[in-house]
Amino acid sequence: AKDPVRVLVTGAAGQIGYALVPMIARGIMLGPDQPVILHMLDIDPAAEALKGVKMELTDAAFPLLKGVVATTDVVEACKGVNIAVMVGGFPCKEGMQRKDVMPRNVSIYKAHASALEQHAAPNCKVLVVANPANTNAIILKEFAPSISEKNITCLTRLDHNRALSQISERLNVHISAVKNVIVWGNHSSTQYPDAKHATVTTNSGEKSVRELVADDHWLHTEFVAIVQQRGDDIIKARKLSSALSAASAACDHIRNWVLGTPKGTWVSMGVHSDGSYGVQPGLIYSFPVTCQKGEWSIVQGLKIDEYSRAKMDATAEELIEEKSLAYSCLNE
Ligand code: NAX
Repeated sequence: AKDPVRVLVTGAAGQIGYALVPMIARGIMLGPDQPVILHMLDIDPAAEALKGVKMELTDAAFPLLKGVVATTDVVEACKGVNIAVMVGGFPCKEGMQRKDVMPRNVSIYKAHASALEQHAAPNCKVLVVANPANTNAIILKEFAPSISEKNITCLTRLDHNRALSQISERLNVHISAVKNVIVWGNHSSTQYPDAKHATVTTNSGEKSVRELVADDHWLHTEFVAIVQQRGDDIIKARKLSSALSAASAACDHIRNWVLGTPKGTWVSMGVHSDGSYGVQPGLIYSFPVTCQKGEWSIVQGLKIDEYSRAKMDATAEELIEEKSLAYSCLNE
């Protein structure tokens, strides 16, 4: 039998955490033959709720779950973890702007970075979910210099999956037939969902989504807007933000990263920019990536038209601003 993998979930008593931990314990993240030990971190006000989650995990009698660490101590939480899913953060409440929560999240991600750097297992893979996800990941990278930049990523897979689902509805094909959409840039309303390179698998082979839709105007306007605003629509409907789809996307992200992407398929991940597609090096920017042997690489050579170029630049601009805002919080 395989040795258990230690998976940390921060903010585990929150709503994404509640949806995510049972998925991990069921093998959705790392596969049905991979035992796991769950490390769950939250803060003092949520300590009782966290205990409750631990009790439920025990009661669910998951065969793959070999242990649970539930704690409010960051060091204990990070000890020996192979995978860290960072969901904990200071929420953006109604009437607040992203920049209002920046100082709080900068200090949280600075502390979590140091704990991971000192106590995580070597080669620990990190996924930042909490918003502002891309910028929290930059702060984490800054304060955990010994963790390779290849190992620090942020979640844009939910946006990617939303884009797949919109194409599937529009073309009336099953979601599993659609692939290779791209979410470029920031996990925010400036993200650019791009279906110009996407394909649909049909009985007569692969067809281009762009040809099947035959309406660039729709791809440029409604499609982009629906994907960008989907999170808000869910809040309106549920009075709570996306949780089960976010948890599922986090599992997809880690599963593809660790176990690989299928041949001919790419996915979107927020990763360290090496300057590909003219994106400022050092930003954490969502790119199309393929994964093999536990490493992602940015898909190269896609043709970028003028429309896409402008959208990709605009979201990069926003990330540059967020980054400088985050660094200015550090100096306060
Ligand atoms: P909740 O407020 O339900 O849960 C957050 C949890 O984090 C709470 O239990 C809180 O006590 C805990 N927490 C706060 N500070 C902490 C700290 N310093 N250490 C450890 N835990 C801490 O939010 P939820 O709906 O679960 O969302 C979590 C985060 O995901 C938010 O930042 C949210 O904006 C972000 N999202 C990101 C998405 C993405 O695609 N990247 C999509 C979904 C979601 O909106």
